[in-house]
Amino acid sequence: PRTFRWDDPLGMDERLTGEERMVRDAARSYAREALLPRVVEAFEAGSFDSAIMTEMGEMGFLGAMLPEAYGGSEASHVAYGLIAREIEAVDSGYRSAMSVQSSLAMYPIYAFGSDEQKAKFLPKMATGELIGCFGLTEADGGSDPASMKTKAVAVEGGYRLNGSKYWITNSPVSDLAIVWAKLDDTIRGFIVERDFAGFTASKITDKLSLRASITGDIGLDDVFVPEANILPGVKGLRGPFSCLNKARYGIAWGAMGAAEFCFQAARDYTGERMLFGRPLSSRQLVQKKLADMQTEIYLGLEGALALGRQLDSGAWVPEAISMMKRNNCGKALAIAREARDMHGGAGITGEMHVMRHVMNLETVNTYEGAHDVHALILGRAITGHSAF
Ligand code: TGC
Ligand code: FAD
Repeated sequence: PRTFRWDDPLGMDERLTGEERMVRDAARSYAREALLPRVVEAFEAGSFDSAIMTEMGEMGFLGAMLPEAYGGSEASHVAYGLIAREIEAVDSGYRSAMSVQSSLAMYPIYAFGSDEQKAKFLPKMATGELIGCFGLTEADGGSDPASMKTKAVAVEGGYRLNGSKYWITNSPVSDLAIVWAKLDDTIRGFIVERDFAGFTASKITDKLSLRASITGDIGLDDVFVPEANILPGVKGLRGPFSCLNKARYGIAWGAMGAAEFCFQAARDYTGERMLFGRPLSSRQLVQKKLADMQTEIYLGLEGALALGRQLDSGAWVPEAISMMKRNNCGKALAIAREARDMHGGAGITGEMHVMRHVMNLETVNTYEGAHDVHALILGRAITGHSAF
């Protein structure tokens, strides 16, 4: 039998392709060498360095699954997930920036945009030269996007948009926003460019989570959007939900990356911490906690891998995405909290990173469909009754 590896107990590494391992290793080096050294200060200052977008572009992490003609590399869903895992091991906010650009801004243009829109925006978004955001949520209730109030009205040559969006990752630094609005009561997607008159985006400053990621609102005051900027290929909530399928899947991997970091930190810390004359890790209580963490992380990653293989083969269902997003975010949050406890007082410092992961994962458990909302999606599929 092969040797047991505490950081790969089920031997996932062997089941990745050579290309997937290469992408994973590149993402790991970039995350550890370029992101980790700057995250503590960025989190404390509450600042997002936009240069990260061009760096990720250079690494090929933006829109990686898209065809080469649009700046992608036709990476598999599994490779995309592996990138998310490595980036989020450093900070959920950096993974947010990457997944919003790839899954929520580039993907809708690719899947539902015209050839002109794809040619105009995607290659520059793949390099990070253009930053995009995704405006679905409104202040009055994010879990129920069907109730959105933002409206589009057809006018000569295009549309007039009025309304506002709230909690929008990257909006203050975005060059374009994918805005979902009701046109004659049907939800449609619009590419709203930063310089369109009446478009505003300001930063939300009172955040105790995802502080290294920039979040803002979007104001739309009679914004004229030309006909060329409506996404022609989709009508209804299927549009934004198709993008969310991709992003939620990536989060299932990413959250486990954050959990893995916390598990490894707890293992290292308790290995070195001498109490009552012995390392803390020699105690039964501590070992049980580490075993529970390890079990949940590597089962969660197996689930994410199985789902990625299904997405790659085309045989997948959205409910499985809800299951893995919900499970992995909820478990990651619990693991990060446990790791924080095992570090004692040191666990609350920036230097140890675990408290930052706890604070970030509170958001990750809520956005892209809150934990309980995904339970209701599964509940509806199990029972046939909608309990929203
Ligand atoms: P429902 O009746 O269930 O569906 C309406 C229409 O949408 C279709 N649909 C889907 N299509 C593709 N994939 C999916 N996963 C889909 N789910 C639903 C469905 O077939 C139907 O189509 P049609 O043609 O029949 O009209 O809609 P509902 O209004 O009952 O929705 C219920 C609910 C709660 C499931 C849904 O609204 C929901 O998922 N709420 C959560 C909202 C959410 O996830 N927001 C995320 C905002 S973006 C974000 O958080 C980004 S953070 C990013 C970062 O920083 O990383
Ligand atoms: P609510 O919908 O008000 O939910 C509050 C609570 O009620 C939750 O616990 C929820 O589980 C529960 N709940 C809701 N409905 C039910 C029900 N029927 N039965 C029982 N319980 C229920 N959105 C975007 O569009 N784009 C972005 O880029 C984006 N980035 C974000 C970044 C950050 C940092 C944050 C915090 C949010 C972001 N969001 C974004 C918004 C995010 O998707 C929403 O916060 C999320 O969907 C939840 O909506 P809400 O905050 O309005 O909570």
